[in-house]
Amino acid sequence: MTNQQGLDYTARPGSTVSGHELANQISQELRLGQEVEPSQATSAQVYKASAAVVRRQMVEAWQRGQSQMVQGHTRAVGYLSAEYLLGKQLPNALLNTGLEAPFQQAMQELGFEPDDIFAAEREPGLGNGGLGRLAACYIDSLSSEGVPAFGYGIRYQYGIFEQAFDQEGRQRELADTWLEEGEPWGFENFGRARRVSFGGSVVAEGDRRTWQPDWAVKAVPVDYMVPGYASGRVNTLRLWEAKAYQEFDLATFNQSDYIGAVVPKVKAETISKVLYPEDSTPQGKELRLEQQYFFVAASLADAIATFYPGEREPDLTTLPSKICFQLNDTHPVIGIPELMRLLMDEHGYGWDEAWSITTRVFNYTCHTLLPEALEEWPAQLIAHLLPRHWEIIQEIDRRFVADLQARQVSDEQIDRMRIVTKADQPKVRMAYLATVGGSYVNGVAELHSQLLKDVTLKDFSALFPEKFTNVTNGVTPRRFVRLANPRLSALISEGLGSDAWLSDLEQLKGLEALADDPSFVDKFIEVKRANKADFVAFAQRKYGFEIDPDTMFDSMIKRLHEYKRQSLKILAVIAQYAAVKSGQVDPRSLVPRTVIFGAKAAPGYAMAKETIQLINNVARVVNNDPQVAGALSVRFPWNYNIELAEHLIPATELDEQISQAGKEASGTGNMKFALNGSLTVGTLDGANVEIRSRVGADNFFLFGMQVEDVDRLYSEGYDPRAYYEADPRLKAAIDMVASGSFSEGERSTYRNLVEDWLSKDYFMTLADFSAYMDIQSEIDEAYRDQRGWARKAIINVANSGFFSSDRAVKDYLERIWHTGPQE
Ligand code: B1H
Repeated sequence: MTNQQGLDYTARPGSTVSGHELANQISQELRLGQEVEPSQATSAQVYKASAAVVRRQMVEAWQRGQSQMVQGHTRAVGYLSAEYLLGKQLPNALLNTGLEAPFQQAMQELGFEPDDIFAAEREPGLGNGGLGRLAACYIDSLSSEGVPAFGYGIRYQYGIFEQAFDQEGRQRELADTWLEEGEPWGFENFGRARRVSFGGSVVAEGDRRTWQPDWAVKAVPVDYMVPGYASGRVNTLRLWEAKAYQEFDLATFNQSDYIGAVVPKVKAETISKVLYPEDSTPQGKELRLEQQYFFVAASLADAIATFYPGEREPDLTTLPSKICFQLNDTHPVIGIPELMRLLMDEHGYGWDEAWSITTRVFNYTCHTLLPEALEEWPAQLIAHLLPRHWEIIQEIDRRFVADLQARQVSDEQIDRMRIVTKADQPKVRMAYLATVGGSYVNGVAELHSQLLKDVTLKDFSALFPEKFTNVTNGVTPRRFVRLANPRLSALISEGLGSDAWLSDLEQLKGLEALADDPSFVDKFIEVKRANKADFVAFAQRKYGFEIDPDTMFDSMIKRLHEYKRQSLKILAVIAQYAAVKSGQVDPRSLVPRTVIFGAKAAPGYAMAKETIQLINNVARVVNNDPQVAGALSVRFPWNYNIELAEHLIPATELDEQISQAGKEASGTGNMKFALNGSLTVGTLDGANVEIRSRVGADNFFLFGMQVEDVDRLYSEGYDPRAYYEADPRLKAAIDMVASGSFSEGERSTYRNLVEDWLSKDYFMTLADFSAYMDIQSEIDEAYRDQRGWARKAIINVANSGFFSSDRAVKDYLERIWHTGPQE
């Protein structure tokens, strides 16, 4: 049996193993690997044994894929990303390798509940949010499409912090100790370790310049298998771990300086110690630049060693036919001068040849529109840490400026476009370096790519229009529909007559006709009802929440950031509450809602943390007020992560995508919700625009200002206080916050927030408030017609097939990578 790419379905690794055989292998692994009798084993032990067995099932396909890649003629893809937000591995590996049913049988035979086994896995949270999850979706789709590919990144010892809330509702951050009991998926591949150097100086030897670094660390790859869904292909996710060459200094130790003896080890290991918890705003810290260079340098050297094995003088002019590298945002952009250095200093190529190779292998994806989020490194820092790279960057800049001059570009425009800014303390603009040093630049949704061309990278797109393209983001339907929502998946397969939609998501279109089939609508309603009941049980178990399943589940889950406007949502909740308290609204007239938030704030982001505190305290007050009981409740499960997303998204009925127009590059939660049958209330921002145009205006709750309105209001001079004065609902809500209703009478608790709303409100929350309140009544009315709502939700599912990461990866293959499945 073959699919469209001519790949062999029956080549699913492991698909020939029976449940009984799998049970035997797991028992064997428990006995020999962990020295425990299966009947005595804990869930954690069974999990570990299962992972080892499943991993072994994939080895053959993995090795086959590797050698086909090295010997074949298909250009591979190297995805360079500082983040991979993977989520749990076991259920995904079982699904993709066709071992789901055998595993169920095996667990039955051994007397374990699969869900208990899955629960024992700690999710690797090696990413902050959308950008890291996107990388995880793309490596899944690359394998599923049969494309030879590597994911390259960092194996942080501590991933995204674990979030807790204190008594006052404030966020507390705890270390994510995901590795404390080991982890069964990664294979430490010591044989492929690389030396990565830092510091020192550059010396001239004849006409050659060589870098003499003064310290180095050992980069050890930890390899994760990435099995494609039903493709038979298993790619590699290679995450680098930093180790010291000198683990321990015996001479120092012998002088009784026991701490001093391990200083080099600590310094080296710090590089891969912890993920920076920023999101959409970079941290200009030296350690972060060390992390970036560390993983990129190791990855480029690794790729060359992979494709030119054992060759002392490889012909690297063929590199662009072997592999291309995708720069996931600016974080890996130091790879451009690094490849130039490798080619010139280590392999003897001249500038022009090296530049020709480099610009053909790199491409850059930009994920932001916030100017403050574009990374700029102080030249001084680069010069200090990577002196040779600093020289190369200056030379790239010098040649680029000369090229602009030759094109008669004005001096003023040249200054705007320089890679190295002209200032006393110059900076290196990494987005510009990526644009100049690669072939293509893409944004992550139509609107975003357009704004990149019109605003952020305008000068570049005017001069080099052929470089600019769009690839709208996508999400993997395996994890986010099939695994997260098995009930809906079964219904879809029943409706479409097969499960082929899982590797060809546009087939969901076939459900559209069923939106008018009363029995299908009934089943769809039943699926949502059952998913809500599951979430209620999960939230009770995990958080101790008592959620009424007969309320509308209204969710807003994403990083906490001012531009995303969690403030708008909480102000609307407060306004509704205030209206009930003042007797203006009869709570029985409202559609009962459970408003659910999930959000982490960057630890140093004061305004975001104050918003978290406010949401928690609004929840405390509202949930304990009998006057609104049954009509309104607010829940804020802490530590939002992939697991929580997988439980909440299938149960959600209304999802909130309410960022200020022109600020959210794409969003991917919006896609996951639409695919799981929620309706969106949203602005015309990011991928919302494309979702709405696909599902139809009738099936999307649009509100608020558009990009042009925002621009106009800024230029006219925005006065948030005028909006506060004009809408009594808004005034009541803000007054309630300011007067201490959510801080036990203390008026200073939310002072920063209140002051910001009334005087700055950079993201125009107040200006969009009235429109947002007004659409709530429309939403309530639509929800009262449960069958009508379900119909709209089905139409959302049916028209969201475009948002598969398989489609996104195919767009990259066609528009940017110019390659395809392994031949
Ligand atoms: C996105 C980031 C990001 N954009 C800096 N930018 C980071 C920037 O650690 N840092 O310094 C981390 C993350 N993340 C998100 O990418 C966008 O905000 C979303 O709109 C988009 O959907 C997602 C994937 O493209």
